[in-house]
Amino acid sequence: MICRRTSLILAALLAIGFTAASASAEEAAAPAPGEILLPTPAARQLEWQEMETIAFAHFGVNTFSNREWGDGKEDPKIFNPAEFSAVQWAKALKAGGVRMLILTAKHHDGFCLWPSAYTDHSVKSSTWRDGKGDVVKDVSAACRAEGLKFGVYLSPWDRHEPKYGDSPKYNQHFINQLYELLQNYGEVSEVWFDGACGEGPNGKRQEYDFPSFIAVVRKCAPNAVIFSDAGPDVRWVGNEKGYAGETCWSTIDRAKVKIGKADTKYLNKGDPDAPNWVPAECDVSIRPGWFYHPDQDEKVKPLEQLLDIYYASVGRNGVLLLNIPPDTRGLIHENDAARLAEFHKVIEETFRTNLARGRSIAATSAAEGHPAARAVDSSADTWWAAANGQAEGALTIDLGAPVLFNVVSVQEMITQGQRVEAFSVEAWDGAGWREIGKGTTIGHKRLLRVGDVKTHKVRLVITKSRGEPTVREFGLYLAPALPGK
Ligand code: FUL
Repeated sequence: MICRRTSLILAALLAIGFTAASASAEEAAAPAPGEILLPTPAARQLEWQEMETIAFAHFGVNTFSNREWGDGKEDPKIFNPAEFSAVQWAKALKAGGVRMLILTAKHHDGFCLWPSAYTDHSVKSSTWRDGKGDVVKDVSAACRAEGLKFGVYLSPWDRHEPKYGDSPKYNQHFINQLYELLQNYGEVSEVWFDGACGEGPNGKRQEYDFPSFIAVVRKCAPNAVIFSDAGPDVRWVGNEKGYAGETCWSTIDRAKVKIGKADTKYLNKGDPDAPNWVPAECDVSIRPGWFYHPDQDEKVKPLEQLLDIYYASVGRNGVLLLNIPPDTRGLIHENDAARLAEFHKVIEETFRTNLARGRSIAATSAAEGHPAARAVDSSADTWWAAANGQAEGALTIDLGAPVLFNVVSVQEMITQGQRVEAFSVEAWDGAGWREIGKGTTIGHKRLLRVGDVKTHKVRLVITKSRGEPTVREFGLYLAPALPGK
């Protein structure tokens, strides 16, 4: 096992006169077999990462005022989605391959989609269902019925609430609302804290008490992941385009990230030397705006663009958070639903069959219990690992006969930490190995679009790794040609 602690101890031993040849010193410094010293994910983070594609629904008074940011002075009566159907949302999202929906229970305008006991600025003052409706209740129930997880966006910035800016009082108000959301609507699997922090109506600046907010979530929903620029569980990817960095580490130093004023490049790339496992969530809207605007009905992102986003988010060790904003009827618009279904169909067709599965495979070395075949078996719980002390290695797959593919997928076993720093993929062209793709980080999943390749032998070469490399799954896939291409 190569690890940072071992090398630090060795360096210290050398500095005080031991030599590397001193076997007993080296043995004493080595961690127990299988010991993992890199940061590793918690169970809730692993579950979140496996979801791969999740959705946002921005919905509220802005849907009716046709704005992106309300100022908090909206008349709650404008909220009236006459045909509201959470079941229609959940079914459209499920058909789109989405695994969780995060609802804007409260956006910056302060209007609450549930009848909060702490304000009248909510559905209870709206015309919708004579003030008796509860969007959070209906959406959480519809998600559960369709087998989707449910999450809440509760904006700390509140442009309506008079207590905002009066820090301790508003923090208590926010905590009260968090309790309402976490205690009354069944399981909540993600809590989304936006970093925006404007001035309060009284001109005072609000200091958010994030440690207390986090403690409340941990207490009420211990399995929920908490999102903010700085995590603690999931971080912002640093842009709203859905793109993770070409290099994307799941680790950052949370102490270096200022919520609301984060260094976006740092978040996009992550930090291999950092102590905290906080993987990237890639948020983007299917339309230009986060909220529904009728003049954007024809501006739903084309299929090709959604696929590019998928390869740059899920395909670069992130989770894709795709916003599908319900319209003024209270429905997911036909154009959005159709595009989402089209997108899912292509992803499903592409990744249905791993052409490398079960094929003959050889490794340059293997740790005991982790032979090469584990990288192409049908189990998500097994993996190949290079032998102790090897920071590089290669896997060669013999496909038996020429096989056509255009996507390569590599996954590390992230329960062992994220290790790989550089790799390439090569195809045998009859006379020698030809590079068809390369990358830096892998993490949970790295997808490379390599163009059409037909070969009977493929090689994954890991040239740099922070410890023995692991491969949970190696995949070769054939993405279908897109309609009209
Ligand atoms: C931002 C907000 O200001 C936008 O309105 C939107 O909610 C986006 C997801 O986060 O920070």
